Order: sequence, then C-alpha cells, then structure tokens
Amino acid sequence: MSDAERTFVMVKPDGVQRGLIGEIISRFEDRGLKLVGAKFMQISDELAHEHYGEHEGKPFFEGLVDFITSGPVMAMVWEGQDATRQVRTMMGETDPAESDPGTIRGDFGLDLGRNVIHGSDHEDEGANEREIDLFFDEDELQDYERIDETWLY
Ligand code: RTP
Ligand code: MG
Repeated sequence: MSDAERTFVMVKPDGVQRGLIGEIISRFEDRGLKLVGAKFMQISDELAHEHYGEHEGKPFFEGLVDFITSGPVMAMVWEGQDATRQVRTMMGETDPAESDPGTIRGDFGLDLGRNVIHGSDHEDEGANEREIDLFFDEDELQDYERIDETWLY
C-alpha cells in the first residue's frame, strides 16, 4: 500500500445510545479499512476542550462540549490508503440535512448537533495524528495484516 494512513474516528454519544456502533464499524470494515485501535470510554471535560479546541469561543462550543461528554463514546483508529479522506466521504457533511443518503450522517442523522460520528478533518494537516495522540497511547494501536489486503491494494 503506497500511502497508508491512520485516522481518528469516534461514534458520538447519540450514536452509542442509538445502538449504531456495530453498523458504523461494519461500514468501515466492509470498505476495506483496518481497525487498529478501539476504546469505549467517557470523555472528560478537559479532553473535550482539547479535542474541540479549534471551536473554542464559537457560540455552539459549550453545547458541543456538554454533548460529547454526556455519555460514552466509541473512539477508534482506522488505517488504509487515504483513510482520513475516505472516512470523511463516508461520514457525509457536518449537517445531516446536507448529507447524501448512503453516508453515515445522511442515513442516521437529522440534527447538526446530533450527527452521530466524528472523523479527523482531512483539510486540517496533521489533525488525524494529533487526535490519535490525544486519545491513544502507542501501545494501544495494533500492527497487523488483514487477509484481504492483497486484494484491496
Ligand atoms: P466533527 O468535528 O464533530 O467530526 O464535525 P465536523 O468536522 O463535520 O464539523 P466541525 O466544523 O468540526 O464542528 C464540530 C461539531 O460542532 C457542531 N457544530 N455546530 N453552527 C453550529 O451550530 C455548529 N457548527 C458545528 C457539530 O455537531 C459538529 O459536528
Ligand atoms: Mg471537525
């Protein structure tokens, strides 16, 4: 694989409560992306502020922090060619109303503030690595080959 990349993905509290973890993992597995890290966890107030730091000061920021800390999330790292962009395409737009059917937000979301999933921004250089570092220690990420990799690349 020429440009293998790792990206950070998280099923948000609404996705967990609605029982969408398995569905979302299946979509990434089916696409050929490889799961290299996963953690079912509660985000602290401090971690939420750090993770969404780019939005600090915006009118929706405090609501966003309250929401992302309101229940457990499924934090994950997925690997594959151009993984950050692939995941963002599969997620749809920030606003579910603008997301095409077939995308995760287009299939499962209705509201901008309850949009089921987070993925690293592919237009923000290095956001994927920053977010992976924020949520995972190096020894929590697995190096292995998936048996179908020969046929994916
Ligand atoms: P995320 O970071 O959660 O994956 O979402 P995103 O990249 O698609 O969108 P971003 O611009 O990073 O915004 C982060 C989250 O803040 C909420 N939001 N509310 N105008 C608003 O009320 C507004 N804008 C953004 C969304 O829930 C979005 O996912
Ligand atoms: Mg974002």
